[in-house]
Amino acid sequence: MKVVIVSGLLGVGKTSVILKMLDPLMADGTKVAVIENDFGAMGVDSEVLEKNGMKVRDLKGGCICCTMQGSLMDSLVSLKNEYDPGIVVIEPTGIADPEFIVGSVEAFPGIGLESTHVTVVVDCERFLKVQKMFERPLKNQLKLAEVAMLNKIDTVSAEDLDRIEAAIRGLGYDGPLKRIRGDTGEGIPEAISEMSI
Ligand SMILES: Nc1nc2c(ncn2[C@@H]2O[C@H](COP(=O)(O)OP(=O)(O)OP(=O)(O)O)[C@@H](O)[C@H]2O)c(=O)[nH]1
Ligand SMILES: [Mg+2]
Repeated sequence: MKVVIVSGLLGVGKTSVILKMLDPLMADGTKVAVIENDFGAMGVDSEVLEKNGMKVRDLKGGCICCTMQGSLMDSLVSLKNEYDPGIVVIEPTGIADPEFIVGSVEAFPGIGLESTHVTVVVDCERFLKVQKMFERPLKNQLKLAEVAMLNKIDTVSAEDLDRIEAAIRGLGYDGPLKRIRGDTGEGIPEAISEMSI
């Protein structure tokens, strides 16, 4: 089993991106499942994903990078036993630190883990306004990312896109930056191919 963590602050477009990642990830017949972690009681994201035919586990009421690590492991084991996916995509909460998720998944022997991968989704519409306030979670999310996806590129000018890229470099990220749209899927296959999944 490979684990792909799609990190990113609240509302950046993680679920939209995951929906558009599924076809390319499943293209060679790989079975893909999704684990959703949200604080909200609504479970909207998992409903959307399930409507699209996905196998989804919804973990609510805490963060899988800290208080709910055990629930994450339980979900991975039950997915392995019941569905045996080749890839599990995890959507953490907006403030989660992917390093803790990677650490706990890699330390857990029960799931036949092959590899872990992290990507980070950035919301171009809001990035320049919120980067200072969310500098720490942003840096944490960028630290392990194999690719940074600049999402919602339809909402900003070309100049702002260049500014955003420069700001992300300023946070110390030197990996690939891909411009994408979560609503249409533009650029997402190219972004995935930057990851060694
Ligand atoms: N304009 C535009 N809107 C987008 C794009 N991608 C996603 N959105 C919208 O952004 C909003 C948030 O998208 P979600 O996919 O729910 O974001 P999320 O990161 O999963 O949100 P949380 O799970 O609540 O943190 C939705 O209204 C999407 O339709 C895009 O490329 N362009
Ligand atoms: Mg979501």
